[in-house]
Amino acid sequence: MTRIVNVAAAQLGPIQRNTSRAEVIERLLVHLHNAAAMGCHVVVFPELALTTFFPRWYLEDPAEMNMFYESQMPGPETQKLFDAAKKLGIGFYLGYAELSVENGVAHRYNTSILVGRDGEIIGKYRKVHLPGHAQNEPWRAFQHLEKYYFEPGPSFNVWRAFGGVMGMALCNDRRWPETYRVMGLQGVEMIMLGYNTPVHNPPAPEHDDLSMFHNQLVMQAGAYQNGTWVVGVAKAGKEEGCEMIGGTSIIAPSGEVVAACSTKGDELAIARCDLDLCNSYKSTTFNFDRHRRPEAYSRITEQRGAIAPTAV
Ligand code: CDV
Repeated sequence: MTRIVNVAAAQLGPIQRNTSRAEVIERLLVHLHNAAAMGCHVVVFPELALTTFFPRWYLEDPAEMNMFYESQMPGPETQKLFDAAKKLGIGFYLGYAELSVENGVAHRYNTSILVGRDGEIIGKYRKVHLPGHAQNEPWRAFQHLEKYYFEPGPSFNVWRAFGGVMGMALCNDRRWPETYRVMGLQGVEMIMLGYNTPVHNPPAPEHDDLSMFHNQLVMQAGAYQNGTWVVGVAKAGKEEGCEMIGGTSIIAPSGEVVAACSTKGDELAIARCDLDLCNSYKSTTFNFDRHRRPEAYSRITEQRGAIAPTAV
């Protein structure tokens, strides 16, 4: 059985607030068609790929808010993506805002799905690490209200697909080693993750110049330390006045970047990913069964914040 997955990292340039869903979906379809023409098996789109990054605004009117969420997947507009995937025989990962009504109660998640080459949904992931704040903070140049707009998801899963073991994450998840390790412990061979990362970080502007460095650092470390491919895909450029980083890259289990976008617009980066390259990392340096010491790590799950020893 082939263990090669041809992957297209489908970076998107900005999506403005007044851009219609139909226009965005046309851009995603261009990516799907171009990737299929180049022999790709799967296309990875960014986080919240159907809309502008709306958590930068504090909205109170539920009707206004709901315009940014999908209550069905596929829905009347996104169905085109599923039809194209099936026709072209190409899968995709898609990030979007999900509105789910469970037992009559509305729940909102920052979600991604993985769709197979037959156009059927393989798996769904709901973002675990929601950054930012829950209260209106108008002093910020750009707000980051993910804690207001979404509930956290439960955990990280993997799925057998595309001849290997696939995992999903979203944006801020990539900064946390636990994200990769929980999937690493399930044998993950490729982690797909989309992101929207402003260059400017209002609570820590001193980090702004390092935003691209940190982006690469965390994804390359996560790949190497877990012997997995990582496909990180940006929504980039100036969106509603907010400058967002690019840096879309496909990273091998060695931690090396093997393909990357060079613009901040709609662009594909493509790589032929051999899932068997994971084996030499998973069976030597990062042979978890042989070398890990979970009995030494209990704080990781028992404790959330750091507790320093009291000063004497
Ligand atoms: N969408 C995100 O999760 N963005 C965060 C920002 C707030 C830093 C990120 O980690 O890139």
